[in-house]
Amino acid sequence: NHNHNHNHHFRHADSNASPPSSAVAKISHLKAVVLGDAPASEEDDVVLPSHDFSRQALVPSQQKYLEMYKASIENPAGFWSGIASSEFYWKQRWGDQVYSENLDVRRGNIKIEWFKGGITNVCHNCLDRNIDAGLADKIALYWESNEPGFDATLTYSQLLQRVCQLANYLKSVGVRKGDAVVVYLPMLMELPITMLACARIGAVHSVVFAGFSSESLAQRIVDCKPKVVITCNAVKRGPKTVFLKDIVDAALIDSANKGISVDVCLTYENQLALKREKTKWKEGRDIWWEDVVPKYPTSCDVEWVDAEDPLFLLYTSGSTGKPKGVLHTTGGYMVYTATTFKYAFDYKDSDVYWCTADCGWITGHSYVTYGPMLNGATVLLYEGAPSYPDPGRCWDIVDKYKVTIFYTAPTLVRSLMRDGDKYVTRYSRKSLRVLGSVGEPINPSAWRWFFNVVGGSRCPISDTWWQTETGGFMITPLPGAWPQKPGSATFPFFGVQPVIVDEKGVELDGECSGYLCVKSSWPGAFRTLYGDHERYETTYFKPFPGYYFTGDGCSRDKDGYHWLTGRVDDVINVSGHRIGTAEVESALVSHPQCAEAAVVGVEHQVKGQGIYAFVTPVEGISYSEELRKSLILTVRTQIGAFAAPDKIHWAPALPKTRSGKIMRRILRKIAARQLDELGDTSTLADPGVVDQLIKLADT
Ligand code: 6R9
Repeated sequence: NHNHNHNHHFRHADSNASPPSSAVAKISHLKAVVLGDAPASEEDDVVLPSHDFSRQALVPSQQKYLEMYKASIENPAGFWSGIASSEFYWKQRWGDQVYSENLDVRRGNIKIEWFKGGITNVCHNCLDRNIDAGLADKIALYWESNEPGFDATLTYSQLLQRVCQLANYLKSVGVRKGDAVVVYLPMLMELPITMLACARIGAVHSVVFAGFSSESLAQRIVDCKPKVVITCNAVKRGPKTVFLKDIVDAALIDSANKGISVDVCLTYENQLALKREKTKWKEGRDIWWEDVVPKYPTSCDVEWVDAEDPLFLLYTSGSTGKPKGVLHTTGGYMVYTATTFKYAFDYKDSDVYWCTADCGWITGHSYVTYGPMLNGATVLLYEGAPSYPDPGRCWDIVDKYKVTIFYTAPTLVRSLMRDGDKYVTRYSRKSLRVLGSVGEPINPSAWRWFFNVVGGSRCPISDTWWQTETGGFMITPLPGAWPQKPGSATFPFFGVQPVIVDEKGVELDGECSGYLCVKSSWPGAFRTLYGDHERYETTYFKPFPGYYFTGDGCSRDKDGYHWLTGRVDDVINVSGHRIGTAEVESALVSHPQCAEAAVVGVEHQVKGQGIYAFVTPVEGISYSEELRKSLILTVRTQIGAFAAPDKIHWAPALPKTRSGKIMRRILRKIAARQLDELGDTSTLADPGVVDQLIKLADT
């Protein structure tokens, strides 16, 4: 099993090994099952695409993939400019250079530019261009409420009108090109509408996942200083009502105290969740969306921007406490998200596409809003909780809208798998054609369940590996082209050169395992961390000079398939949500009774990784159930419910080196109860601490 506990065997690359060679899969010796023939069993190493699927696929064979991949690597400028000019509208073409880059810190500042000098607009390409091409009356958005029975639709031309009204409103309150707009909305149609309206006028949206706490929201507001904050009064998630406006109110007080005051808080009245009379209100600052936006004209001129002008900021977790503002620009991101969407899901005009991710994460940016809309796709938005009112809801929705492409996270797959097949099989699901997975490695047993039970052994699974920073898919199967191995993200997308390096930064070839880096840029790459280019260089480009360092471990098997093995830094993936251990630690130590905290990730049956916190109370305070609860509450209120520790382990002291460094390696082993693998503890200042922690493990 390549997915877990693989041995690290390093082999060095010959210096002249050409990138496409490692992409050639030699699969003849493997035991295979053909898609649609029979269920994939434990013994099958690979699942081959059926002839029927391949025949209709955009990339119908490995040979075709290799041809295109080779072209993209040998001539990136030609490959990407061909796509950019034939599939998008540019007011003005880019200059002489399609791209310019420096990814090597030894040669000066890191710089990535694509299509510089090209003038375009992403909103125009999503809406106006598709409408001009005849999609005016095609459904752009289906919206399904948390409550079964409530839904809505917008065609491409209706969506454009809504976007223009909001764009005009934003202009009327002074939002100009380059201004930041913070968005704190749940999965309502108003969320993609807001993103597109910002893009239309050149404003930079920063969507904050509406599960973040007021403090996290305030931190982001203080960092990017928005002209306007857009939210709604409340939302239903499963049986619960979440009062989002209250959270925004608290965040705006908090940020005002830190010197950043926001003049306008545009609030959508989400009537299914809460009536406006019951919403707390600050006159002068707060404005009901429904009172103003519909009064504005339904057309709005596009603000033409440079390909390298910013499109959005999205904050993500790193290995230190302060979230990083990942900045994506216009042209490269547009070309890259659209192209990856099209190929990785084998997109057809007749598809109905559903991605369960929230627009508050990168997946929702690239593969709910931009990638699909640029392709003129019909996108389903689901407001609610996936298992509400019961674990069959997803398949109910699939049947109701005849969803053909279903893209989700392994954590949801595992939790639905636990609930049992009967919730799946009572629905037809025959519309499904392609499945997708993202957010963390998908374990082979969950892969097989997703493939066999959900997809009826008919649908290829695109296990897409990528990151907030990469903008779009980096390593992913192309359905129809690739024989699949359950649990492997397979091969690089066009134009992407993944390399696996050892701890010294030496590139490895053949069967190997190490740190995943990327050589050369791709159009969707992030360009900087907002306001902190130095941190951008230090975090991503200094660890292995000459490469972009992903923070992930990866192995490559003898057939050239890639197996992602999880983060190698202090970032954990909880239910596919990315969170830094340092962020959770700083929330814990802000508790007046917490002296010290160390947080590690631990394997979790459903969430992939769970959050495991070692906590030392301050002198004189003894650990209690009450303290445990209040520590968890502190994390929930400071970061958000998704970051709440699954386990608090009382630690009278933490294992530290003589220089005072916490030895997380030991804490990870204790958390995983791998007590015979603690390794050398002799360098600890006080080795007795370890025994003490083990004794307290199950209290
Ligand atoms: C898109 C997204 C990025 C981290 C990444 C990796 C993990 C994402 C994965 C995967 C294995 C996959 N990750 N997709 N690991 N297989 N298909 O999730 O972005 O929130 O920035 O997280 O997620 O560890 O480094 P983001």
